[in-house]
Amino acid sequence: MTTHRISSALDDQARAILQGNDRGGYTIPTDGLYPYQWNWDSAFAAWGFSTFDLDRAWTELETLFSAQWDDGMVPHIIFHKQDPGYFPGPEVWGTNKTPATSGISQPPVAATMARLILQADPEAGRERIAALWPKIVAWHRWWRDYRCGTGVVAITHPWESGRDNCPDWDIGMAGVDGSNVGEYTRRDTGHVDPSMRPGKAEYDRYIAMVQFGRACGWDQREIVANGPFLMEDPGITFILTRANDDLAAMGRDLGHDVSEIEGWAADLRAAAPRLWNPETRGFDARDLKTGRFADRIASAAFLAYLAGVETPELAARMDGIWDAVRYGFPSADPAADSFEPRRYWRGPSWPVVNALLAIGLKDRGLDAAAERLRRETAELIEAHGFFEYFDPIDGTPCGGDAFTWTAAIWLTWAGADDPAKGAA
Ligand code: 9WN
Repeated sequence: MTTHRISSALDDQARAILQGNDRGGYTIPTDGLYPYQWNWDSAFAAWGFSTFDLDRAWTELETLFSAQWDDGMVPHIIFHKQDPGYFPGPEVWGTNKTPATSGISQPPVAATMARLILQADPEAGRERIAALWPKIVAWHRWWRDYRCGTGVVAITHPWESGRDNCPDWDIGMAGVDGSNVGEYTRRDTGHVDPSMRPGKAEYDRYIAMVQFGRACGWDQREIVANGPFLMEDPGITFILTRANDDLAAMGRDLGHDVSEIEGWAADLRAAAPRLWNPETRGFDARDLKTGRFADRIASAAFLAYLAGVETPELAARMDGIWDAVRYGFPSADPAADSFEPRRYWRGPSWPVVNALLAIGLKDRGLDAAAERLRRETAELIEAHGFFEYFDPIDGTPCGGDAFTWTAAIWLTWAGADDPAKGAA
């Protein structure tokens, strides 16, 4: 009974967060820190909305794809309305798009989220997905054409991975010269504790990469060929593999020929072993400037379950990493020197990644592991609220509060699957 009462109040709060962060057709991740529409945040927001407002859920995805570039790319930020609270803003990116956008993309979870939303009411969603489907196909084709040169997905900026300062990228970041970017004022550290954010040396390099993109007019081939940063990302590789499956399934139902998309998924699966690092006994990021593995293991390696390319050795690694912390899956290896339990993607537990991991675990029949992840994530939210991320050892809430995707995954997964709720 108690759990039911707590959960119901949290459901109300979660819905209020989604509605409070709604800026009219799109949802900001959190007020102040992130005042624009972010790509993968929006896809999760749509999933959250689908639990109480299906029409609004589809609208979120439609608004996201309204900013799609002609080449198919769906940008990582859409600057619908100018807001001085975030740096780097539209004037720094200089992409000359309407609406203004950034010049990189973000993890392509939209197809997977669209399919979950569609399942809530296939009839009501049929027209909406029919219109969106070709746009998602064009985006996936963009990944294939511009980012899959070695067979798996490479990113041109750590922000593209969605896991900004994860130790995965240290090796590639070391090769980026951030010494000539000039003066700028960060805004993020005015909103949250700077010890929970990336440092200045990292920011200088992030900005150097943006300046390179701008200088070449966001020519994606030039950025891949000669840009300062290019690394293979296990996270996006696995997310895209799974998203291709979901896109193909929806396309089949719509009566489309999906053989091309099935081919993309098969090719990604065939190339996945390329990311296996025998030294770390896990899927690893690789710096394409040097050909070297990062020699790290991060939460993204376990998204292999989402793509169905996990190995028995990976399963053994999972228990060791997870058991080293208390609350959810850590974003980086707790045994590594680089581990920082409260610094963004260098260790904290991210509810939204826990939700994605759990989808994969459940699909692979690992119900007990999926339920453990749900329970540990729910405990964090029940104790502290809807924060951006949490210290995985003591549960300290970190980053932004009233966070959209944390609220969304509460409604769809962390709070929704609670057996006590149904029983009450
Ligand atoms: C840069 C909005 C985004 C998330 C990313 C997260 C963070 C931005 C930032 O916030 O990145 O894109 O300024 O730190 O790393 O995953 O989409 O929530």
